[in-house]
Amino acid sequence: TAEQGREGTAADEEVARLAARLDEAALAGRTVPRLTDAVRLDVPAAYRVQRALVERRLARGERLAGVKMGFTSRAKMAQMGVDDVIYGLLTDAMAVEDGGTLDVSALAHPRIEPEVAFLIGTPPGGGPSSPLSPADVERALAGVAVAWEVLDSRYDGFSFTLPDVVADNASAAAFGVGRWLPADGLDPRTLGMVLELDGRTAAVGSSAAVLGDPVRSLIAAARLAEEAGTPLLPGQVVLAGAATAAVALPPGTHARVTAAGLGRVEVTAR
Ligand code: 0L1
Repeated sequence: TAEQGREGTAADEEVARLAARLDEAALAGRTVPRLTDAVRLDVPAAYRVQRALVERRLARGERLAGVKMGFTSRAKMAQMGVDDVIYGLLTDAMAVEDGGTLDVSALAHPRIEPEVAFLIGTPPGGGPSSPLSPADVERALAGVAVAWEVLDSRYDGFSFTLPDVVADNASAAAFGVGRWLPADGLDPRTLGMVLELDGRTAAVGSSAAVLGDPVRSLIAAARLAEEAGTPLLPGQVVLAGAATAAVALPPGTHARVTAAGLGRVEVTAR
């Protein structure tokens, strides 16, 4: 039997095979059965699949752009029966400039959500044995911005367990950030956020939905990144988590996210 531990249960060849399955499905715009229907996969092994999946993207010339946090609302955590957040990796190919267009034709079930984004200015550190303090966070940050994230799941029927969604890079598909503003002097805890689709309000929430304070999510991002041996780096973006539930984003839809004090960011799906 495979050894259980930080590295998880799967052998390297198995990790590579599972990563290839998810990557090829995403490239072909199709979905696949969840991995856990066929194999035993724990969360540490699922993170190895995630890393291998993203390595395939990097081998095609994409560059690491940051991380996204998932299951940052108590409601979603309870729904999944988990008590920690998860993270996924962002690449530059997932980024869409403000006001740009996003091709959703290759996505299976694209859904958009409003988020707060942080820009790393100096290496924050913050591993499991030395979590970041609010003062460390302030020092490490170069900016804060309003953002959107588009989630897409590579699984049939959009159904998965926790290891499945971790392996599938936490459903990361695309993201966009508005203008970066200085982080000092801005309290990101209770920003009112609105998602409009084609000019109609589709969701309203507060940045407080993100673990009660998006900075907590950033501290968790630093911890998970250090734990994974890939610490957060200057210039990287951290998407802290959703302020509302995710809303379907069909082709032809124009989306605008507004956050009190942070302005707005827009994208059109085609
Ligand atoms: O952003 C997130 O909460 C990550 C998991 C999303 C799972 C999904 O709804 O696809």
